Amino acid sequence: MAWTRDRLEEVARTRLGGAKLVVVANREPYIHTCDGDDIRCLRPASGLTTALDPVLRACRGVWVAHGSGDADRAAADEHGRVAVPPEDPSYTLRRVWLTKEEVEGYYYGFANEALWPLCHIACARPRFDAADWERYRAVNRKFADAVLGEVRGGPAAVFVQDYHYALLPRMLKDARPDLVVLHFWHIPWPNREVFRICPWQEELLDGLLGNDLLSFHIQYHCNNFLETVDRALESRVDWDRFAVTRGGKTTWVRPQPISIDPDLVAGSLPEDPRKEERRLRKRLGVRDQPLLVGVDRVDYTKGIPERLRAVDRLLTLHPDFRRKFTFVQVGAPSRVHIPAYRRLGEEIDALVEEINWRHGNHTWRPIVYLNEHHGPELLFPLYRAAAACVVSSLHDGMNLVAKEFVAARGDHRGVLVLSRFTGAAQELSDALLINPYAVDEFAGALRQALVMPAAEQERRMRRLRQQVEDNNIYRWAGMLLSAAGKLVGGRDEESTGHERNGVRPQVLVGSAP
Ligand code: GDG
Repeated sequence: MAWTRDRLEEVARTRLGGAKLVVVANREPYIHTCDGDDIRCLRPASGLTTALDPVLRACRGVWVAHGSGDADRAAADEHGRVAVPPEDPSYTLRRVWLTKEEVEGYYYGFANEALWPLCHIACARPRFDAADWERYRAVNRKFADAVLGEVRGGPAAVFVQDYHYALLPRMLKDARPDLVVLHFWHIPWPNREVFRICPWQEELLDGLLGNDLLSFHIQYHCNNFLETVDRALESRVDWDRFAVTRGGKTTWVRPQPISIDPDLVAGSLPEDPRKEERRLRKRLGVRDQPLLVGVDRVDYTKGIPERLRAVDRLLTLHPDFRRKFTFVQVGAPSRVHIPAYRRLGEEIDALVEEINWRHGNHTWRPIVYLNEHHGPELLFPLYRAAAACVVSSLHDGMNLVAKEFVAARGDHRGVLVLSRFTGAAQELSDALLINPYAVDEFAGALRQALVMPAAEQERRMRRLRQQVEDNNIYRWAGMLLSAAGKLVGGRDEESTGHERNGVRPQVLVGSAP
């Protein structure tokens, strides 16, 4: 049976056995901002919010997040609570207030200058700063207090998102052993040799072992995590069941690949595709050449300079391709307070300038670079108009752009050029898989994409689309919530040995929860 929003809502309503569902994520699903004298409520577009917002609506849960909008305080009560969505209040958004110093240390500092480069085996060296670590710990504590305040007096399942909260699960479990805690880690987990350089590795691992279920996109990241724990901590790693037992408490470690919202794609379909494309080309200032397209946050893990160098190499080796395509790169500015990100921005600007100068003329530029954030109203027309979408991450947990491109191609045309070092490459094997570090191979794949016969495009695209259709974001959330339900309700055979409200709770065994 296909996974739909309705099926996910059904799971949320029925499987949690009356336990309250609390989601913890750095980002809010609704942000209030000042607009002159008025307050506006915005919905930031992200796969995570589209999947989890209906779940929380269905079970009237709580979303705990950093209140970052300039009108967030004005819109919330004295406890930082606001009922959302504004047009049909169905669940609680609980905002946690952070000082500028806390955001600097916890978010920019430890999460994004230490954990992000540590987990992505790319080019940036992690920066381990003791003051950032202290702030990270303090902010995790602040979130733990907020969650504990929300779950007072009843059973609850807490669904933690990402690397901003590695310490939170243990804090929650110490205070409330009866809580079911699950955590999705959206980025890769590196091998144990890499992770051991972190001066606080033991505390991070112990924090994560507060979870009942810890989930990554792919099995490889699960294995890396288990090996890291095996090496660093006193614990029993069970390789047959992918679980860690420490102090009599078990954490299950499972892959669950994230995906995209099919409703978002369906909702963006144009009435007249040709008119849409004409409007897009006019906006971009490009004529009728085939478009190669890249969409990324400007992040050093995404391999944007490597992609530009591959375009350069293609045009150098095959000058006959000049004026035969345009490469459109959308680069949303990201984490610009961090020096490594500012340097990357400068490197990209310089490469675009240099390559356009080398190969272009006054009527044609090989690269059009849009260095700003764009929503689905530009991205989906771009995906639909593209001859190929190019994803060249040096390392990526999943990569949703690859899946969005495939979902957008109802015409079964277009080629996906995809880095082998993305989680998505495990599922999307009908893409042209590349090593972004191998510039000649990469340039060859761009050429192959530009000349691929329509029949081969269609054959590949049909299989890619089937994969993305079967494994959408509703399935991701549904599988994880079903697992939480089993942990709350004890429907499986094996017990953790933990007493929960006088009941011996059960957890999952064997196959993926
Ligand atoms: C992490 C992991 C993993 C909207 N406007 C723009 C834009 N968007 C949307 C895209 C897409 C999303 O942002 C970016 O998706 P990624 O998968 O590349 O995400 P990361 O931000 O690196 O997130 C990643 C993900 O978590 C989910 O678990 O897949 O591996 O690193 O939905 O449509 N993107 C860009 N410019 C815009 O203007 N670049």
